[in-house]
Amino acid sequence: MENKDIKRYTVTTALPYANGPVHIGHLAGVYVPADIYVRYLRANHRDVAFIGGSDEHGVPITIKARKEGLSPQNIVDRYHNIIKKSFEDFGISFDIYSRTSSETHHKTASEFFKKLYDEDKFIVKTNEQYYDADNKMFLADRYITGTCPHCGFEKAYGDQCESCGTSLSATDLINPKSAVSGNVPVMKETKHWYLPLDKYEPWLKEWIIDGHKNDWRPNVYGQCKSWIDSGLHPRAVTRDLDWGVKVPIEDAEGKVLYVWFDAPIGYISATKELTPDWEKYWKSKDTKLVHFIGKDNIVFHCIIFPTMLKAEGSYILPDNVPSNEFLNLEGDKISTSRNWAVWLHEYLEEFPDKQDVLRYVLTANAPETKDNDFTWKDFQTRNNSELVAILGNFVNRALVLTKKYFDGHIPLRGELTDFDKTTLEEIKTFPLRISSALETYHFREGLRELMNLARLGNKYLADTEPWKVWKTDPKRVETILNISLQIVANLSILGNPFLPFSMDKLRKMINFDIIDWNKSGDLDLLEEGHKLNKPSLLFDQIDDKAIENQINKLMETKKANILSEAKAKPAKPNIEFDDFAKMDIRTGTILEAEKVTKTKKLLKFLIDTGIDKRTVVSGIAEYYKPEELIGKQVSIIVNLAPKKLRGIESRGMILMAEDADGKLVFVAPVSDVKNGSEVK
Ligand code: B3M
Ligand code: ZN
Repeated sequence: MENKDIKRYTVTTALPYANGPVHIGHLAGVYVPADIYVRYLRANHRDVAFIGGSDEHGVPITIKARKEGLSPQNIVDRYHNIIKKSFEDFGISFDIYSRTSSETHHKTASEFFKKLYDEDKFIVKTNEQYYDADNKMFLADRYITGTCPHCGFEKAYGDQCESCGTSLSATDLINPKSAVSGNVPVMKETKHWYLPLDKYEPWLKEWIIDGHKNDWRPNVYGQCKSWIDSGLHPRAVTRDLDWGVKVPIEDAEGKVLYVWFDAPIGYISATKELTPDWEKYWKSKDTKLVHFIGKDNIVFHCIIFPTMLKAEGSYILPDNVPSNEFLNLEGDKISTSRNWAVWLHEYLEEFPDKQDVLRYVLTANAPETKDNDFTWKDFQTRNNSELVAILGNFVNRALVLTKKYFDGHIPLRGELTDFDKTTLEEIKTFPLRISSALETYHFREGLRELMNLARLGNKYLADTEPWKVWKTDPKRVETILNISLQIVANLSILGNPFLPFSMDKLRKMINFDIIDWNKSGDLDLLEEGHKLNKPSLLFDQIDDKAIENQINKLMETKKANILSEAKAKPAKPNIEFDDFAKMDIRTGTILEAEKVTKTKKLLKFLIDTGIDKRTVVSGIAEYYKPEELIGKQVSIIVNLAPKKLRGIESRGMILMAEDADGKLVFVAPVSDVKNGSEVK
């Protein structure tokens, strides 16, 4: 359908699982681009329903609850509230942010299933699944652990081995155990309802492969095509679990809807909660439905959910499903379980007035076509040399000069030079440049164009030099600043979808309250004589200290991860007792310690071994300061053949344990003993 025939928009964002807070990966992939898009649509007077909510069902939530000894409801309440508040504080302008534990949702999802069931759209299959007899429950794949058949790792899960990465079925595991009780599970028959995707294959081919080849992003289209090409199979849409939307038919005791069946229906339920007029957003052909999602959600939104909607029959289908690739953090994959993330709620605590800086960095560096990396250094650079030095600087110069020369009143635009004329012509091109980017989901490009307008402003001021001209030709300065201020006003409209907090501040400074996109490109937004308010800086520098703090925080996480994930090396082959007895290990005390000059690692010690006082050289200078070690008791091998290190004869070796991160720690008596005591 042509855009002009579109009467309204339903824009949804993936519902984050309520088993953890939201991080920058989620923001860059889904919420920031969606919010830019929606703010842009609203500025164009389009009717939009912007829908979000928490995904509160699924096995990971029940597992987390079990681990913490809480109910699943406790867990989802906790994270739903954190997530909802952080989105609000970050300016994600949802019309509604709901949750799938809501009553409306249970009713909506349940009716949806019932309708498909009544119309015979499912097939039923019975198969055998692992069952924990003590706890009287069927075990989801995640609830079974055992030995990986590929690598021998003993704590592999029923769906995946986290050691070798292979994806598994629970029945592949050797020595399977129930993660709930530790018992050996038994096989038991269970019945489930399946959505026969295979039957919809011809339709999916036509709709996606033929129909969306050119307007869906290549990554999205490619994933769908390879799924369809490899053949579709019926998919179970029910599970044996006690947390979720109950399967609303007889003969389904103890069963709930599969989380990926109910969650996307959550978009519909939330719209129902938003407005009694919800049907027009879901059932009207002149509504454009757009799902913003992460790349791991593509098949669910492009194949499974559309098949559900098609089977139901009364709903529209998504027009587009913009999905980003992944954002990494400082070179590593973002991971909730390894705490390798920048969490939104923590960012907002640490940078309470810098929402726009993060929005800017995540858009400028958005993983639209390939995975990208977020680094704190880049965050700082983009703030300091782009937001501050380009956008902030231009606005500030225009406003400060106007205040200085004209007491903050918009001066008259007089006679125009050729340069003025081309500049004015160029300003007029920006609204279309930015909207064409946004209409086609190219958010990076849209932002680049916005910054180009600020660059144009900077160049205009640099070339016209009003601060010099003032002395000789103040009339000319009136024109220069008038034109500069029209650029500022245009920036405030065009920048609003991207940087809503700063543009709000800017509009206050210029005493202007229009965000209407149709007004952009106008060259008389600020009329002659219009009074500006007091200017202040739009963006502040971010100093090295703030960035170091963030990097240190990540370093701590990395260290903790290395320690907790490190595996001990396997044991060396056995030796006889006599071999061991040949070593003479004694306790001794460090009398003197100093760095060996011109080396990084070596310390030279004088040690009282009880037998004698001797010199020992040891490679631990990276971890200890010599003066801290004086008086310390150590264990030392005293009969090791002497060895020359940097010209110093070292007689013996101090025993050290090597930590997972390579740090060496003394192996010493835990309470004082006489020097020369034998260690055996
Ligand atoms: N909760 C998965 C995710 O957060 C899932 C999305 C549901 S969208 C209907 O990645
Ligand atoms: Zn494995």
